[in-house]
Parts: sequence; structure tokens; C-alpha cells
Amino acid sequence: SGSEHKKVRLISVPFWLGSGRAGTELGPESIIKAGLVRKIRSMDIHLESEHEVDCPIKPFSQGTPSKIKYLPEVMEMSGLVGEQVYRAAINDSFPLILGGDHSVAIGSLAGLTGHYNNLGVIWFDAHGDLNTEETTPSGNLHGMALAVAIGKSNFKLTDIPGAGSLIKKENIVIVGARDLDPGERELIRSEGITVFSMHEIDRMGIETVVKKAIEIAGNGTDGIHLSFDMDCLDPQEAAGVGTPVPGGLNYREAHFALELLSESQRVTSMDIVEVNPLLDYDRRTARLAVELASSLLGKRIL
Ligand code: NNH
Ligand code: MN
Ligand code: MN
Ligand code: MN
Repeated sequence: SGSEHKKVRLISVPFWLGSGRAGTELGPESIIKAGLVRKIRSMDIHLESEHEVDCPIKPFSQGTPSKIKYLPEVMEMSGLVGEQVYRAAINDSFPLILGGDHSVAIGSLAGLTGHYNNLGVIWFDAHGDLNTEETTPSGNLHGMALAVAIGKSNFKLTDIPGAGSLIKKENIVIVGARDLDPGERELIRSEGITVFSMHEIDRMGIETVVKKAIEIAGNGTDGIHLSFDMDCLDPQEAAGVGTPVPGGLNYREAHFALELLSESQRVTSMDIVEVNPLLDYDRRTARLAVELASSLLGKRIL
């Protein structure tokens, strides 16, 4: 079966400094080794180009240690990723961004908001990624990426060169959450951010949740970015992530969710992040990432 996107541009981001734990910099290579390029080429899609972003792999020479880790490195990476994502988007290609830790989404969103006037975001994650400089328990920027996107932290999306406007909180949906920090819970309440936690998924079913998510992220927006943290999955399905949390999406829920998102024809870009090959002994998590990406790009059973 065909795809709503004729052209795809793969953007590899070998980056781990947003997570405080090495390994995710090997994610893009592992996902490609698991067969992503082969799979895309076997579909009715034109894979335009593969680009590896030349982002910092080692910390810049450190000054005084700060509470927020590797902010200059994350900003540098985000600018570089943003450039590539922007180029793909203006060329009418579907940007498929391979992380890297979830701070790479700051780069994706910087590039996308340069192109789209009003972008919606669906964020699959066990976590909220809504910490600010005040509430972060770890100082890791991957746990702050959504707060950065909506401008609730001091470091904001609009600090990245080339970024457009902030993401509107009304057009953000988190799916699969089950590990929220106290400050994140407070922000979710005070800002009225839509979260379909595992509780709502169990109650309503993944189909209803995904349909509602598309409605909310698609309401008045000219694009929807799907940011897919592999730790939204249950560790039984995807053990190869830095921060596994029990009680996540199973294989069939995730698979079906991505088919539904594909059918909607509303998703205009995607990140796949947090695959850590050092913990992904049999490459099963990377292979699952390939499966899920191809479902989103239009692969069907029949
Ligand atoms: N909430 C924790 C923090 O901010 C953990 C975040 N880890 C993630 N997020 N993997 O997706 O540090
Ligand atoms: Mn995340
Ligand atoms: Mn996560
Ligand atoms: Mn498109």
C-alpha cells in the first residue's frame, strides 16, 4: 500500500548529552543496521537522502559545573538538527529524525517551527519531559524538552537560531505517561496540558486515545510532529532504553497507534529517540523502532 508522503529524509542525530548516560549516540546506527533503510526502500517511498548531523559527542571543555547539564552542547546540536529538519520540510520531504536522546526533539521542533506557522505535537513517552530548571530532579535536558518547547523553562525553543514560535500548549498531547515528577504534575494541571497516561489508555483503549490526540494536536495546526520516545513501550518489548518504566504500551498497541496515525494523514514529521544499543543486547528495540517507523510511513499488513 502507498504512503501519504512520497519523499522521506532521514536525519541521524548521534547525541547523548541530554540524557546524562552514554549510549543513545549509537541509536541511529543501530536503527539503520536493524533494517530501516532497506524497509523504507522496499516501500513506495522515495528516500531522498540520509544525513548525519555533526553534533557534539564529547562535552565541551567544562567550566564551572552547572545544575543543567550540557546546555551549550544541547543548544549547538539543536541548531544543527533544526537546519536539516527545516531544509527537509521546505523541500516537502518528511523529516524522520533518529536520536539520540530526547533532547534532539528540541532541534526537530526548532526546524519545524521555522517552516510551519502552527505546529501540533504528539509526544509518546513514559515521562512528561516537562521539567524546568527549577523542577528537574536530574539536570538532564531530555527531561525538559517539552517545557522548552512551550516556553515554560528559562531556556526556550526560541533561543535556537532558526526556530519560529513556541508550541502552543493547547496543541500538545502526551501519550503513554506513567512516571511524572511532582513539578511536571503541577505544570500539567496549571497549564491544562492533555496527557493520556497508561490509565487513560487502559480505560478508553489506544484507538480512542490516538483519535483524540490527533484531534487536539491537529486543531487549527498546519502540521503534526510525532515525537516517539521508545520508553513509552513496555520494557518487555523494548528493553534497550536508558530509563525503562514498567507498565507501558505493548507491541500491538504501539503498532496499531502508528497505523492509526498514518491513516490520519496528518503527521508531517517524526522523531524516534532514546534507543540505547548498549542496553539493547539483541537489537530487538532497534528492530521494533524500524517496525513502528514503517507503520507510520504507510506499511500495512494487507
Ligand atoms: N523525569 C526525569 C527527568 O527529568 C526522567 C526523564 N527521562 C526520560 N524522559 N527518559 O523521557 O530527569
Ligand atoms: Mn522523552
Ligand atoms: Mn521517556
Ligand atoms: Mn508532507
